[in-house]
Amino acid sequence: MTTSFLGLGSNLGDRLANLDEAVNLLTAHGIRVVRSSRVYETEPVGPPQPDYLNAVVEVETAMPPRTLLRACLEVEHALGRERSERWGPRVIDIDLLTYGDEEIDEPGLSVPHPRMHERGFVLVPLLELTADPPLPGGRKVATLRLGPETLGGVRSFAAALRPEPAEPRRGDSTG
Ligand code: GSY
Repeated sequence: MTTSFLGLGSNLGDRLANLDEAVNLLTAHGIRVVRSSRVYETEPVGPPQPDYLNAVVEVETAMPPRTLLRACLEVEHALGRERSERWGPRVIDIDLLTYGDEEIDEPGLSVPHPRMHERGFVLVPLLELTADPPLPGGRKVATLRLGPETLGGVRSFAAALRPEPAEPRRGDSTG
């Protein structure tokens, strides 16, 4: 099993419901959502657009990284995400931030996510879940410049997301 952190974001429609539904759909894909950060309301990075709700979830999976990435894209698609403007508004965004301690840099798959250490909307929720996350280039949190230019515009909005329990699978103990 590999522990991975996923960044969730939404700035269209019922933003909190979109994050909740993303967690439920990840679970339905067989991805164990272990914990979630609180939900933060965050100023948009990119062109002018509505504020986002962001959270980070810790997941555990036996899926290889590309399969996990595909599952994230399928959940985005199921929630009605349309890939249009690159930095534009979206119903849901699911970023594969880390995959264990692995460093992967391949077309379409870069972990740790190459910009995660520059984004308050990722770092603030992520640091609730782990003090020492894998960061791109082997960086350490202690070396980051975490001033208002990075962390400003990130406000606590709601309690942690709560995954619905997964359906028991064949062979699982019924207690
Ligand atoms: O990269 C994820 C989508 N996104 C976000 C986001 O999730 N939060 C904030 N605050 N700004 C963003 N800009 C983009 S693109």
